[in-house]
Amino acid sequence: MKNNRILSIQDVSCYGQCSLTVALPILSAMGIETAILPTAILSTHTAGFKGFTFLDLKDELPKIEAHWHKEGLRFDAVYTGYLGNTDDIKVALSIAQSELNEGPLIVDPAFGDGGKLYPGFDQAYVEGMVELVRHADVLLPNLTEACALLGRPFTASPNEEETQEILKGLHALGVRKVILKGIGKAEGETGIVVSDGASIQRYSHRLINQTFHGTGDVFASVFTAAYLSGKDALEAGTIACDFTLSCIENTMDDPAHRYGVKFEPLLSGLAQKLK
Ligand code: PXL
Repeated sequence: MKNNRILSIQDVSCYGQCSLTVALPILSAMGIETAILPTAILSTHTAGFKGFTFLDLKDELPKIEAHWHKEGLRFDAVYTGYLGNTDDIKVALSIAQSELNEGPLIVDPAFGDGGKLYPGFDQAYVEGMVELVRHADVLLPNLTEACALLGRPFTASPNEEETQEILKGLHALGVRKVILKGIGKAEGETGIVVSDGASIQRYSHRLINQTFHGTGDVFASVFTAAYLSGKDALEAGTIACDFTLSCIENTMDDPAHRYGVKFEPLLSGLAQKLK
C-alpha cells in the first residue's frame, strides 16, 4: 500500500469534537499519516457554546511553512477545513501551491450550515474561500457553502435544474470534482451528488432530521482517507456518508451530546471499509 502522508489545515477546537480533533483520529485510524497545521486555537467550537476563546495563529503559520521548506518535507495531499480568517486561507493556498504539496488539494469550505455563516464569518471570508476553492481538486461543500461561494440565495432543497446550475458554477470556478452534500435521491433521504464536470452520480440514505455538529468534519475526514487510499470519489463519498450516518445513530439517543458525534467507538471498523 502506498505510504500516504497528508497535511490537514484547520483550527483546533479544544472541546467539541470537530476539525482537527476529528480529522486526526479518523485519518490515523484509516492508515493515513497526518501532519497538522492548526490555524487557530479555540476553547470550544463556535456552534452552541457562548464566550469561546480564539487564539489566531496566523503569525506562526508562515514560520512553520518556511521550516518545512527548509527540511524538504512533502505531502501527498492537503486537506483544509475551518480556517478562521482570510489570512489563514492565504497560507493554506500558498502551501497547497508550493512544492510541499505533491497531490490533490481537498477543500471543505467549512464556513456555514443551515443557510447561515458560522459566527465570526462574513462576506470577505467567503470571498477569500472562493480564491482557495478555485484551486481545489476536490470540493466538499454543503448547500449553504455552495450557494454562498456562488453568490446565490440559499436553497435547502434544490430541484434538478438548480442542482445542475450549482455544480456548473462550482466547476466554472475551477474545481475538478464536487461532492455536494445534503441532497437525497428521494423524500426522507439525504446524501451526496458527485460531479466531475462531465457526469453526475448520487448516493443517499435515510435522513435524520436533527442537527449534530462536527458531522461535516467526520464526512470530510473519512472521504479524504478513502479517496487517498484509492477509492473513487463516489466510493469514498459513500463510505463517508455511511460512517457519518452511523455516528449520528450512535449519538441521537443522547440529547446532551449534540455538540459533536460519538465517532470514537466506531473507529475500529472504519479501516475495514477500505478493503
Ligand atoms: O465543524 C466545523 C467547525 C470547525 N471549527 C470550528 C467551528 C466549526 C463549526 O461550527 O465552530 C471552530
